[in-house]
Amino acid sequence: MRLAYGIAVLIGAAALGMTSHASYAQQTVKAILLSTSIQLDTHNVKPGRVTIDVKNAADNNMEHELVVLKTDLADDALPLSKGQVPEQKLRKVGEVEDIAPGKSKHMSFRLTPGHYVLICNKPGHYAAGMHTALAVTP
Ligand SMILES: [Cu+2]
Repeated sequence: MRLAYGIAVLIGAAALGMTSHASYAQQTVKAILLSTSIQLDTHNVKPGRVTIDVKNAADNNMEHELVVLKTDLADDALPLSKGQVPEQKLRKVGEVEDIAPGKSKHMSFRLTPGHYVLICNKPGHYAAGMHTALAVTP
């Protein structure tokens, strides 16, 4: 028990250390959801805490979402099953869910170096073109 507690404290301290370090490099990516694309103001960020500001500016009066996947696949080459990308088969970092038409939402993610794909996974929306890539490089 004592040993487990000690390890937990060490892990906790390491996590805190990462948090404070990452806060120095806080970054924001602006994402605009359109009915046939997702537009970002940058496709490159540094590792650490990244806030994604998502605006649903699509002209089809539908709810959209932004799912963040970590994958080496190109953003237009994800698997599809019945009109949706099987998120459980990919490494899902998180998602900004259910953004009403004309509305914005934001969420922060802790991103490690790698290639990410951002998609809207409402049925049919990925195939309609709602996807883009984001690179996280030190
Ligand atoms: Cu959508």
